[in-house]
Amino acid sequence: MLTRKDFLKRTSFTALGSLFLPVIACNNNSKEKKVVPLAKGSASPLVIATWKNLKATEAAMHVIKNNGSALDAVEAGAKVPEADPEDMSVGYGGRPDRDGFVTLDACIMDENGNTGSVTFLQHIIHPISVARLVMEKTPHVMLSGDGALQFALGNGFNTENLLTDKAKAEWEEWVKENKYTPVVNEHNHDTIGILAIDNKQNISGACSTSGWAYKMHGRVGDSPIPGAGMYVDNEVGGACATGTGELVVKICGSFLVVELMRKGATPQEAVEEAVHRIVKKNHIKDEQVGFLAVNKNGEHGAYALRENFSYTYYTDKGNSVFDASFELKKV
Ligand code: SD4
Repeated sequence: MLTRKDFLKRTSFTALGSLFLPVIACNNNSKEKKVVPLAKGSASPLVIATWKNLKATEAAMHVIKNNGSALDAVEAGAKVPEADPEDMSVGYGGRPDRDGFVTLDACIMDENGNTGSVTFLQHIIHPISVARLVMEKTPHVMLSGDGALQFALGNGFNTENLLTDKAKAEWEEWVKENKYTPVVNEHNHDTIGILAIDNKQNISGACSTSGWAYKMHGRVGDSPIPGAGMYVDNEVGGACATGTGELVVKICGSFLVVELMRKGATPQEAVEEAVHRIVKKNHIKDEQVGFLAVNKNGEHGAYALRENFSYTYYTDKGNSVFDASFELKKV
């Protein structure tokens, strides 16, 4: 167990001195100088994504290998499961809400701290690209529901039927069983959160989902909320989340992970602390929550409330799926 004392010890500035570039922040009293450790940014290009998203990381790395930006890379990556009917947690083929509507959430964030998001968007196969346009073409961060749809249609997107026969048949069975109440769905775990570091060592992130299967109509989860489902600070690193969004939103999960790294935590320490905080503050039953994090040095962390959390990691050593550690330490 990482005690507070251990944590402080590990993050002592002298210990970090050789790894981090110190920035001196002065307040009015010049005697009180605070050293803020910033990672050097010596990472090789990499892409990391939640779950078994090999094709998504492949698409993202393809962009980076062609000297594209991390922002282009994460958008390209997120578009893969969005278009894949077999991924029943994202985009086309996503499981509907309890009334039978496929409603999508997505957000994207670049290395300059710009971010865009869509929530409760229907009929558009690539919500991540609409989120990017919100970021680039509007003075806003988030568009929702009909307004987001209107904006998408005005920018050349077409409407499509996103409810596949398979998802519809499953939902009809669920309705027949009279479970007209959102339940934690153990199969509902393919939401994509994706982070990339490009050749210029810039970090960007994206997150896209159809959300909690059979949720109440209008429910929005963590995935489209910058700071909850995903967050990037190019000076520090990035983080993303998957699982029961309500638990993630309540602790501003991805922001928390990045801020812990800013204070000196390794990515692994930061994701573990975020999960432990969720455990401490909630009565956990069957829920799953998993976090991924990378820092500017290209180190990564992955951790979840319980087993069966996998992630895909593409570096110069190749593209592979890993199981995240889940042994919950006593908190
Ligand atoms: C949500 N976090 O809407 C999403 C669901 C998810 O893997 O991640 N599923 O709460």
